[in-house]
Amino acid sequence: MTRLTRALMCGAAAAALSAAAAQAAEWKFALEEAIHEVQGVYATKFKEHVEANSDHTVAIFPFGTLGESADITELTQLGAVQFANASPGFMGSEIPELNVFLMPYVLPEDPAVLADFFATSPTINETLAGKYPDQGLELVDMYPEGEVVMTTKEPVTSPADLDGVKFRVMTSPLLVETYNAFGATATPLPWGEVFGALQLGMIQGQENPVFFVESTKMYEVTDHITYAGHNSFTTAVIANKAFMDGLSDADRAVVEAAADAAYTFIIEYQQGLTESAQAKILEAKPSMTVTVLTDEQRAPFRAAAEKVRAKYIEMVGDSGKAVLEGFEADIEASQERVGGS
Ligand code: 6CS
Repeated sequence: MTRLTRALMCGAAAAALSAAAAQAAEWKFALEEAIHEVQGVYATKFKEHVEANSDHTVAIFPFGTLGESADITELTQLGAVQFANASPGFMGSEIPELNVFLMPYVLPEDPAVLADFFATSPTINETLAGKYPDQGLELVDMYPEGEVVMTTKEPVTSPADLDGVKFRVMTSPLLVETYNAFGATATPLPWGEVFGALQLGMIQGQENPVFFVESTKMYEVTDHITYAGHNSFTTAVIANKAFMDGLSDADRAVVEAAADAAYTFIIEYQQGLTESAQAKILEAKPSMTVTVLTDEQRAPFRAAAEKVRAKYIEMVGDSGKAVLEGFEADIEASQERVGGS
């Protein structure tokens, strides 16, 4: 090889390297939760996959570093961050159809059925995904974060026990309808205000998955946990639409594969999480009571859920009705496929 050929080859290699370097980007991913909570575990897996399969890096911004859920959704719409979690409990204020996730006694309780439903449902992955572009967003993924439980200052076994209880819910309107129908006074608040409001006695209850009750120490400011089996927490990963539209086919494939890998991981990660989190709560606070409502005790909550269903259709209209029917058909298909309840 002549000196000239070597020099030319070095130049070409340097040009190729600098082109790759110019394309390598840092993608920002903002969370509604801390890094060691479920959304953080998902985002860490997503980051690992992106970084192992491309020149790009992912910087994760846990809850609190960029603001509340509404703030990180706005930052994603603006393109200041590329990815964020935007749970339907908040995003239902922007996309009314998403309130379907907040309807009590609609999502299946069996985690295997639930996991199949999120992965395969055309209503989620086509119909509801189709609502995000109008918001300047693209839906990347949706996944469950565990059965929600009520944590309250007084025991709850019936809607009568919620009478006069100011019960914090996320800000989507159907959650307000749900807890009002359950007999409480629903009080929508962003997450950052919940611990203080319970501590000061401004509210007397809230709902969340057990892992979150443990990690955020909700058990320090409430005394009773109630399982009513009424819902599972759903979150969504969103991306800035213009950013996604501008990706090369190869980079889009990296994002999609990273989301698939993180989805599989987060479903497995959650096996036994509710039980281990509950054990930690009881270890930290043995006086905390845990009540799993019987079918008979759940009956009045189920009856109240019928009113919420009517409210959803009234609020969202024909497209809401179509989403709800599609949802139920997709759940049935998952139940048949997985063979669960
Ligand atoms: O209740 C909330 O607002 C929060 N709950 C969970 C499980 N994740 C994020 C959300 O902000």
